[in-house]
Amino acid sequence: MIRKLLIANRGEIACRIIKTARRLGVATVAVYSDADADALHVQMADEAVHLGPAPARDSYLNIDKVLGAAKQTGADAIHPGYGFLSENAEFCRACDSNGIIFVGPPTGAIEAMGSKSAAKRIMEEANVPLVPGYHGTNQNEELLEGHANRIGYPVLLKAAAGGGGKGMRRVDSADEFHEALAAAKREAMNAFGDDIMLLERYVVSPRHVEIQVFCDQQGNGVYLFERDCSVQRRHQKVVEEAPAPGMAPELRARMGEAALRAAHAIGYVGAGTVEFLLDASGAFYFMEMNTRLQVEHPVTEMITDQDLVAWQLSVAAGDTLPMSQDELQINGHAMEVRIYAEDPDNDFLPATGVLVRHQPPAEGEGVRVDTGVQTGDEISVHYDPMIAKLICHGRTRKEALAKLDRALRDYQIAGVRHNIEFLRRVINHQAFASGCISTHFIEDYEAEVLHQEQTLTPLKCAAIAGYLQQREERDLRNSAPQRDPFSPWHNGDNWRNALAGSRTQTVDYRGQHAQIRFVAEGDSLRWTCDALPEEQNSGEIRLLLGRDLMLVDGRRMSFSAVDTRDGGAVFIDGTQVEFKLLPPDIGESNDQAHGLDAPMNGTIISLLVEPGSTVEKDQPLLVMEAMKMEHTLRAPAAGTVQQFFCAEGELVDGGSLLVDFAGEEQ
Ligand code: MV4
Repeated sequence: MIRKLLIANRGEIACRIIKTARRLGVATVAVYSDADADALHVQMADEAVHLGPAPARDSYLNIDKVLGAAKQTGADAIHPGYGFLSENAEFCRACDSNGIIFVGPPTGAIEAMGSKSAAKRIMEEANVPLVPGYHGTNQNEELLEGHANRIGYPVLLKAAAGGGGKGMRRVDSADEFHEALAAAKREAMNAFGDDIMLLERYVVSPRHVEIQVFCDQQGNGVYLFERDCSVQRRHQKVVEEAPAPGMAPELRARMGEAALRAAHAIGYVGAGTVEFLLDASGAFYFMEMNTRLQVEHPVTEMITDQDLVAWQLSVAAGDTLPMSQDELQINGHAMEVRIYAEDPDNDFLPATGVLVRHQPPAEGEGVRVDTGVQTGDEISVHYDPMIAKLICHGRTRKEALAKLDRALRDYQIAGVRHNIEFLRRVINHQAFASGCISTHFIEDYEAEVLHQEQTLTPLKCAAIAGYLQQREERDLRNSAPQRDPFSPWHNGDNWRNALAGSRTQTVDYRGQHAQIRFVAEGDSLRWTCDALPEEQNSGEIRLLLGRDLMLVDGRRMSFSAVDTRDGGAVFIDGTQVEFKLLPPDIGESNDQAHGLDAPMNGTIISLLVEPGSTVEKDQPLLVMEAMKMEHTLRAPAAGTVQQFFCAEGELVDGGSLLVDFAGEEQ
């Protein structure tokens, strides 16, 4: 029995592990960085130990500090969650040698899966199906080309040290082979310091189907069925579900048994995931094994009615598996989406800022929300920008999907860009709804799933007008003297007089500037907007105070508004309208370049000119990196670079001023 568990992680997974530990009567220790002193996982744990500064290498990735925290608090076990130290063999070994239980596999199993080519050799030996290919150590070019010709084109070159899609290159014919190999080796050497390549036949339009396995220390193993994680964007999972749509029981059993052979081949213990590619003909091939609890484990929990963290803790304590294969059953269908702080309109760059509202839908009735943040928390540049996982369960896929859409409509996030509307377009796409999914889904339907309505509509104007009215009423109420028996607030009509007359407000909606004018009309308010065509540029609203409802041209709609840093956000009828409020004269001011802002969060790579230099229009001034891509910031006009407000190597927030720039007078 584990008595006290240290959770060497943060965010939603730390919170999720603490919940189970509490339920089982296990005491919990959180660890945290400077950035997380007030975080939910720290509040939920019985005790918490500060590790160090915000950067992960100084806190959550620092083996000595994490072990020190365990010793200091007398924790007898450490759960690493996912990411951070979860697949770090050195950490696993250090736990062992300090007499602390690592809630995960033995060190040897982590090491065995560390190299792709070594992993494939083990799996071949264990009779786990592999994509036809070559994964030898002899990297002679002629030999590799001979293998490519044997395998047949298209061939995929993969860096042996790679993972998550990095260092992969497709080669369509023999005459491209040498050039592609050279480029792939260069990339691999740059990214991983190792250019050993694997060759595989390229599987066209595969699905990503992974099997959840569990093994105990006595050598027993079971599989808890599959998850389909085909819907990904640049190797980031977007939707995960269980069971896989259309999976035949016979194929499920064969994949489950292959996954168990993989686990047993490396002496696996605990929760593991064996990833396969599944092609259209039903053939499946081993890709890799993840030696940790995965982000998407809740869909498996929902269809099996099991708590995988509870299973991990009992296996780690030396108990035998809680259930046999025959006792495990699939119940209904579950689907998970990952809600991220990112900007789908700007190439999904991670977004940062304060969550001025984080209000997930109500849980229960097949709706589950796993999150580690609350209203008021900051999404910073230091960690993964996932806000929450939303998981829905139904008796059928269709029912799970309907609940998921309903829950996404009800999810309210303001202050930070997020992907909720993108997720709704994905799950409501006809191809997704009918279960036609492959790893190319997002690319194949990019135009439809990325399309975001960018223009104002009458409903959005009504929403903004509702926000403005609510804010004005609140401001009036706040300025009214407290407990004044003669206050007009005791007379329901007088304060409305203050709203009489007309107001005009300039707003910026996704870069579009519009003037919204509103006039009180009895109990209602009439808005007009100069940015809409005449036949739809006006309407009537009425707030139903205290009830989160608004009448829009007589139609009742849910309505909820919140202030953001520079404007407001309104949630209406399942959509979000977020806008900036502008002083009336903005846009008329001279837009002479005066500085350059960071277009996104990232790291400054290099400054290219000296302060004081005169530069030409479009001359590169600095290079920054975000999401592994380099972006060059150029002079907006001819002029002088006065000063840099950043240094090489510095992490910067999107929107922060980087360069003080004086444009030349025209
Ligand atoms: C492949 C493949 C097609 N053929 N291997 C991408 C991540 C890495 N773990 C393996 N990946 C792939 N390997 C062969 N022989 C296509 C992919 C692939 C992919 C796999 C799973 C989920 C999403 C994917 C997106 C693009 C490519």
